[in-house]
Amino acid sequence: MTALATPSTHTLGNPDPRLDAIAQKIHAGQRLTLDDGQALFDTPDIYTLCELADFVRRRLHGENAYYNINRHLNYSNVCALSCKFCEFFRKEGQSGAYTRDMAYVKQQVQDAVENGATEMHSVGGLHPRLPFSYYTDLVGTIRDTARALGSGLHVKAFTAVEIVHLAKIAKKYDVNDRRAGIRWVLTELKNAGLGSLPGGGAEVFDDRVHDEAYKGKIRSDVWLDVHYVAHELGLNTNATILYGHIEQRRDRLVHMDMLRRAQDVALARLGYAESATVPELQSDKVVDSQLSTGGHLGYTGDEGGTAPPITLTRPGTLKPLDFITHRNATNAATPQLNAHRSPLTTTHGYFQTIIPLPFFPDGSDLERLPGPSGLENLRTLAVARLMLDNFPHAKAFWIMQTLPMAQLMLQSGADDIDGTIVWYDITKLNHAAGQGGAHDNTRTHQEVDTRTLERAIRQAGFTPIERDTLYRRVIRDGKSWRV
Ligand code: V47
Repeated sequence: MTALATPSTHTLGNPDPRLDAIAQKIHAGQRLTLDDGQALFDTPDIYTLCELADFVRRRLHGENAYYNINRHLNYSNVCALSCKFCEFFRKEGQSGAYTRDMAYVKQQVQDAVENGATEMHSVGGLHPRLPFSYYTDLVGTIRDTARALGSGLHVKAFTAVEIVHLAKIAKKYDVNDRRAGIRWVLTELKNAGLGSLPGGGAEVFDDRVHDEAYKGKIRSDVWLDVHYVAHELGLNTNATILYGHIEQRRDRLVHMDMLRRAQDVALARLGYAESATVPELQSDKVVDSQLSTGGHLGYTGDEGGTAPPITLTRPGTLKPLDFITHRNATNAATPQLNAHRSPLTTTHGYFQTIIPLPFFPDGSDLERLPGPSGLENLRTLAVARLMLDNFPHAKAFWIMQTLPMAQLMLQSGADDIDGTIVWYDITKLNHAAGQGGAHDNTRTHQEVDTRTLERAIRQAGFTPIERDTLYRRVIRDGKSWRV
């Protein structure tokens, strides 16, 4: 069972002196150890924890807080797996099972474009019988329908779990060379119009938890492989962590450490160098062995590892997007970093944001569990912001956190609350049912308008910035938009 002890003492004005040394490291932009993370999780002094996360968040983003205009499109809820935490999946023929056809997809794209969306986020179950061509059609239909309407709608689609499933369907998956199959699938999808990968399917990178709650799903090494190949191909990706079920806080910390190691590798590939405060342009100095190991195999905790730690939280360090812009501006003849990348996409290939997802027990096989408390949600977000020093963004996904909670999170490490969403089938909260929201299995229409998102951000004391999927500022002119 999870150790989710709620601190019994009120600590406002009673700071925990054990956090002093950790605070010094954070101010200096140094990487925290797993034990530092444990101390942050276990302290009763949640105020200092949130303050430290807010310090880092402000160093990276100042007063800015991001949202986007997006739409979720779950193409099918039919799934070969039966993960215990999941209330979304249905078996083929079961009541409530659905698979969308391209006419439906086109309609969704038209509605999305009409409403000014810049992103379509599309994921689904592992359908046992859809052919590979369904998925390239899906991506192509989204891109082409939007293009015909004059929109550059970004297609963010398929978790790492789906990508591996597609490699198997296409008969390209070889366990002895799994990256080859993954690369084949991602290249096909990218050619069809895929722009980035969402962060789902990671759950918690721990084999015990995996075997108990989502056996049959890919393990951490394969999930990280998919993101490694996506980065290699120049696609940006996100990462999630699903917490508050049967994992321990330590498992969350290990998960975060594995992610930041994977990000070290991605940033090294982009040309970041460990020693420079403002990173130098050293793309030619990336050591091959760093890239080929992926940095996560043979996980050894804080000691060891294959790529040098690269933190973005030291004063003056450029965030990846600024770094790339700077690099491209100052080095017109940027060398081709990797043979698999096309010149058009050499600018990207890293993790953008960490998205902590609180477990919703209702309707799942783990319904007996209470789910995380509000304080645990704050803690996990704040710890994630502090541990993941090389992730530019931390997202409080409002639809799962609720808007009031997302506001607190903006003051505790988050810089992004996601978007207008419209339809969300994976967890069903009735936001009209009160401050916290209540579970409602029939509600999948969960839309907010941009005024509501902007107001929530302003009320939390920040400046709302509309971003696109790649965190570029969106500029609107009537019905059209550009970045
Ligand atoms: O992978 C499923 C989670 C994820 C439950 O990349 C549950 O921008 C809580 O990944 N309780 C899908 N969580 C959602 C996701 C996501 C969402 C928003 C933005 C982005 C992004 C990614 O939802 C799954 C799983 O971890 N999930 N069931 C549940 N009962």
